[in-house]
Formats: sequence, C-alpha cells, structure tokens
Amino acid sequence: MTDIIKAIENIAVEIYEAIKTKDTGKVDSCNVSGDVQVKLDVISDEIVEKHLLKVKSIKEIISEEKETPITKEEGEYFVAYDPLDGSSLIDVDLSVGSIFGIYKDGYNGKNIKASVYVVYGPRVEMVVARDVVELFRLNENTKTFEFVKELKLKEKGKILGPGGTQAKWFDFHKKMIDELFMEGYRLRYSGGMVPDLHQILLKEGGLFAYPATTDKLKGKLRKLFEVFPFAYTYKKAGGEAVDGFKDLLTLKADGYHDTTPCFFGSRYEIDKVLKTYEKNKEKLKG
Ligand code: AHM
Ligand code: MG
Repeated sequence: MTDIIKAIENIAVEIYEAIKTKDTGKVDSCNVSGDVQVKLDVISDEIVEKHLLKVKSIKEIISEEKETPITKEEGEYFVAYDPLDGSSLIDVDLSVGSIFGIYKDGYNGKNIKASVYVVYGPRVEMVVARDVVELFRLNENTKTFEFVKELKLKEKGKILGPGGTQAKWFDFHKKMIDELFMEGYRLRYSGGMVPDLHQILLKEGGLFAYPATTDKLKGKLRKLFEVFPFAYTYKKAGGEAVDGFKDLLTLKADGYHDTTPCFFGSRYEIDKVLKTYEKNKEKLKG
C-alpha cells in the first residue's frame, strides 16, 4: 500500500505541472460517460497509468476515462481512479482534483481498503484515508508531501454543497435543501467534488449532495472513481456517506461506470437526509 501512495505523490507532482503548463482546451472526443474531455483529462490519465502500472502490488487499474481495466500478472490491489475530476473547471482556473480508490478482490463498496485524493488549488494537498484520515501538503521546493494533520468531522457543520440540476430536483429534496438554508447553512458549491468535499472536511462538517433527479434517477457521480473513495474518506473521518437510504459502502457496482445518488456529510445533516428520503421513498419510484 505504501508503494501505491508513493506513486500517487509522484503522479500529483506531474499532473500539477501539466495543469500549470499545458493547453486547457477541449479534445474532439467524449469519455465513456459521455462527458466532454479536455486535453488535460487525457494527459492526466496517461500520467496516472504510467506510474500505477509500475507498482508491484497493483493487480489492475481502471480509469474514469477508459471503458475497461488494464490487468497485470502480479499484484493484489485494484485501483480505480479519476485522473482529473472537475476538469470542466480547468478553463476558469478553479480547483480540480484526482481521486483514487484502492480495492481488494474487485470494486464493490465493501472491498475498498484505502482512498486518496489530491486537490490542485493555490496549494496542492493530498488526503489519505486508511485507518485514519490524514492531510498532506506539497512542498514545492522538495516536491514531497509533508504531513499536516489528522482530519475529523464534527457532529454538525455550517455549509452546504447541493449538486444536480435544480429544475430536475424532486420537490421533497428541494424542501430539505431549503430547510437547511433556513437553518443558516451557507452555500459552498464550485462544481468540483474534490474541492467541495475537501472544504466540508477541513471545515469539519456540512453536507454535499448529488441526488437522484427526475431525469437521472441514478444521479451523476460514479461509484468506483468518485463515490466509494469519498464515502470511505468521510466514514473514516467520523462522518457519514449514504445514497439517501443506505451506507454507500454497502452498494455493489453494476459495471465500471455505474452511478449513484450520494450524500456526504456529518451526522446531523445525513440524519436529516435519511429521514427525508425514508418519508418520501415512494416518490422516487418510476
Ligand atoms: P467529471 O468527472 O466529468 O469532472 O464530473 C464530475 C463532477 C464533480 O466533480 C462535480 O461534483 C460534478 O461533476 C458537478 O456536476 P454539475 O455540473 O452537474 O454540478
Ligand atoms: Mg469525475
């Protein structure tokens, strides 16, 4: 596992360099989920692949940018990654990130053993979740990551990141979000789940929601590359991660690019989500 984390540190340094120096434009193709790709998606994907394939303990890798995995002869870990999450923000110079889920025996929620994400912001930070959740910061002189502190969520936060097209929200979801704002929560949503979830984690509480919508009952965010890794991080930090009804890490993945509605946060907010969704579960059917 340490060798995988070391490889991710090297990947982060290289992707950050690419973000600073390469073209921010689009390519003519879409990825397997139909998202428009930018050149940096492709470059970042190549950087991750190059480094991870050299790691002995890795058996298989699968990228959000690719249809199928690459399998090796040796190794025990399965790594699912989103090389450049939030890349639609690259041309407006907002923060983006890389996400890695490290699995054993396949890619279901219960099989995730560790998760790592990197935020490319004014500074580069890396959060590693194993038994505990630790924050590291890139020292630009030495190109190494230095330990900053352990991260823990409190029972309740003050900020809210409500994703999904509002015109397509279910009425009960809209009411829940409105009630949270009326309780005093403040809006914090950039459109990049890495910086948005990083903010809630570092501010020690709050709620990020990417719900089912009337046009997309399974939400947008992908289980393997985005949802399971962050669910693991939030749970290890003392928070909760649910699909509205269940712990996200009890879910199976129906295909590599399967999506799910998801909510990450501290206990108070997730409790409200669970109660609201239980009361309204019939409305989500058909
Ligand atoms: P991407 O992997 O194509 O970048 O898409 C994932 C991103 C997340 O970072 C973010 O939370 C979400 O898409 C934003 O979606 P929306 O534009 O619908 O708010
Ligand atoms: Mg993504």
